[in-house]
Amino acid sequence: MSTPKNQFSPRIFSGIQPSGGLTLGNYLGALKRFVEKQNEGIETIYCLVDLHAITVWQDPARLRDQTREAAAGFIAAGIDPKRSILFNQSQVSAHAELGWIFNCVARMGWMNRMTQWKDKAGKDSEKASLGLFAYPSLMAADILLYHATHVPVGEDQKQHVELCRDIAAKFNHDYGVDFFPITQPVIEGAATRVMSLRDGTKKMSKSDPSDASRINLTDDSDTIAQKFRKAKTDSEPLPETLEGLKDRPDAKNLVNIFAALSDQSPTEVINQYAGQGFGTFKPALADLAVEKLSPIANEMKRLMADPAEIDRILGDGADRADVIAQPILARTLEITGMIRSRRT
Ligand code: AQP
Repeated sequence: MSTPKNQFSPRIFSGIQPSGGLTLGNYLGALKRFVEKQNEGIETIYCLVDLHAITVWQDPARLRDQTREAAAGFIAAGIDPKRSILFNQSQVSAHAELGWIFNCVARMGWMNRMTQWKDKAGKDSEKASLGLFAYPSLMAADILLYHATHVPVGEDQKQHVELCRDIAAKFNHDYGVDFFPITQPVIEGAATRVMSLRDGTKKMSKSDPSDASRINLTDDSDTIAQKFRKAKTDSEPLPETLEGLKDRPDAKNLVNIFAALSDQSPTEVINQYAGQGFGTFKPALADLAVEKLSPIANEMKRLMADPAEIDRILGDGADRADVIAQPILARTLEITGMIRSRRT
């Protein structure tokens, strides 16, 4: 991990939207690495970004369930709420407040260039919410509210972290300060972009209408095995080298998933399975996925049986997050010229 130019102590922030159940994409691209960072002993702050989730319609009762389920997923995957701060975004109101300040720093043109905005708003952008358009500005607030120096994310979020850097730099420049760090994205591992099991050119996503396109962290062993058995592939055996996967997105995706789950490089997986067909490779992948994921699903089930305890953990995390966030928000407001004269 390289250190940003400004001298800020290393601190990691990242988040996941509780806009559906967590997927294997969220796990390999983000969550698994959140756990590694925590275990490296760096200060880690992880957030269930419920304010982001409502940029598209969410049923209120389901949003609450999904937020608790995502919290259970984090803990089951290895996030220790004593060592990391784990909370849901809306419990720390400073996120929305700093988000507003950044709405006034970010430029419309920057937002217009975001590929996620174009993908999610589609052709009917007139009907998309204003929140969806401003999403990257709130994401910048999430990160900078803690002066986070590093953000582990999947490949799809790289552009948003770059925009966060632009917002920090413009704020620092406009107000003549060196207040916000220029945060580094951390995009590592064999599965920074896990693709749909039904279409290797499309990202695996929690909101994909096809459940067969993704592995959910709550899927049981039979479902995981069946989804990998039915995953789209071609009829060729696996090639001798990685280069041979270049125009085979479905096969490449399964090799990358195998590599990430077994903590190997894709080359090591290819060396092991070169020349073998999917009749051999898919069952091996299914076994590996069940071995790695079913303990997480079982632990999630156990944790979700006690929603009050999950809410307690999120509340405790929010209290601890707020202690870091409030002075940074207060200083930001001072820098921007807001009068701060309340006694409480
Ligand atoms: N398919 C993926 N491969 C690798 N990383 C992924 N991430 C998401 N999907 C993949 C990473 O997970 C983190 C949290 O993402 P998010 O849920 O906040 O937003 P998203 O990227 O929009 O995820 P989804 O699943 O596609 O959600 P919906 O369907 O609601 O839009 C990020 O670090 C992301 O890179």
